[in-house]
Amino acid sequence: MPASPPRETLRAHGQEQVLRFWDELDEEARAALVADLEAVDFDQLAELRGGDRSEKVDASKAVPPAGLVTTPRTDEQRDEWARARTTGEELLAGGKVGVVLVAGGQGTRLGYDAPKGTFPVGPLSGASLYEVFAKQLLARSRRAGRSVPWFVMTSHATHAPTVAFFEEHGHFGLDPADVHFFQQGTMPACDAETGDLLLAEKHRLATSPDGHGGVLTALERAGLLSLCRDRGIERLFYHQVDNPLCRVCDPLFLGLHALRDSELSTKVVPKRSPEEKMGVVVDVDGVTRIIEYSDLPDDVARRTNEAGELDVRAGNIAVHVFDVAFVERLLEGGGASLPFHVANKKVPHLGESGNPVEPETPNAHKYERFVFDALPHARNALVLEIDRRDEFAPVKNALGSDSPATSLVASTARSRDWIVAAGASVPDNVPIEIDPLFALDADDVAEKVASGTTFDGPVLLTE
Ligand code: UD2
Repeated sequence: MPASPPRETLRAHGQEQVLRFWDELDEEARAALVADLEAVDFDQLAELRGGDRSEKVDASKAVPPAGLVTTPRTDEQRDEWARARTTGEELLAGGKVGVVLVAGGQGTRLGYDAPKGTFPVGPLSGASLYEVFAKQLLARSRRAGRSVPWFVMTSHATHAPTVAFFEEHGHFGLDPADVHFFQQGTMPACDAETGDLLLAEKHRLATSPDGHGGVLTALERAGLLSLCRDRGIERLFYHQVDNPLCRVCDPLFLGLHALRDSELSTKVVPKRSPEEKMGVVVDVDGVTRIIEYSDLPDDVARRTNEAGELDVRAGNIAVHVFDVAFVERLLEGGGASLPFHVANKKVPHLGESGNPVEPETPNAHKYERFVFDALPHARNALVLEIDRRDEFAPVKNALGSDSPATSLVASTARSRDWIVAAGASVPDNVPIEIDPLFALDADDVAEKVASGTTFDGPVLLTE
């Protein structure tokens, strides 16, 4: 049957202009355009045209989160951390944990064409971000005595090259049956002034990924929440693709999350400066939430406490633990509980007569959900402050801060810390790399590298 566009809906929403090339399209192209249009929720879009639907909170009332947990200072706290580590390891050994990696972003700022997960970050091996995470999972699985399922979220742009990369690398030693790729949804881009849907081609809408907040609905759509339910997976360790120092499946974090009966936990580091581009975890009117850096007024970002520290400084490194039951509860309302944020972006598209337009200034609205908007809905939100030097050095920008260069330096510095803590020595200014299959933390290095060992050049510790 020939494809037929939803003309009534388009008319009702003033979007008939998307059919302006219809007569020129062949059957296949028409079918593609109809499929794109069928994926659009026009009522939702109409609502979004009314403006940003993200909840506006009074950021001037932001205070440090009440649930902030910092390095233990008392015996009681140290005892809790020890119990948490054991609990986390038990959760892993009991098959109660899955890992969610969000890797749908396009890495525009890095100026890298392939999926960011394929970017090399190993100081000596050149191992990719994906490899660094995969090997951590493999190491954790070996210790747990069972595999930990890995849910890798891709987008339209990153899916095929990501799957191909894993295949080329033999899934980095993981059982392919334990690696589940799933694609996030998309949202159409609209002209910022008129609200018109933009065309990328005569038969394709201009669309973009729906933000990492799309992960919740995407997990459900891909049947992965059912998989969790069937296999008794109760917690999801969530992280972003850009941070090679991320401690995947950190037993301490999993354990504290469980012991404190939290539904959604977040790792934070103290922000370095008011300008640092990190969202902050705060309490506003007693509710814990994350305010994105772009939404934090300058005067609030700069406020200091009596000790002279930034008042609002719990920087979100985007490492979370979600209870599966919490995700299911959020989705009961159709996933609509996470609002869309509107961003003004430059979106190339076809002009009135089919001429390609490459805008020099932002011309369009893109719509994204942020996963951390789930936080105010969570019971007992736990916020764990960790040491940046040990766990956070993202690759985001081509140059300057959070770039491949700064991440490499941080990675070597952490490896050096671990080796020095073991009582060994290593010359200054040499690259150092510790394969996750050799050691996952300083304690592992101390077990394997004898105190008094002297390394005299670049160090690559592997299995
Ligand atoms: C994110 C946080 C910021 C800060 C920082 C820490 C947001 C909106 N901001 O900033 O508060 O804490 O991280 O590192 O999250 N992604 C998808 N699909 C999408 C969009 C993004 O999978 O549609 C993934 C992307 O691949 C990456 C992660 O989400 O792994 C972060 O995305 P980003 O680069 O847009 O966020 P960023 O670095 O501005």
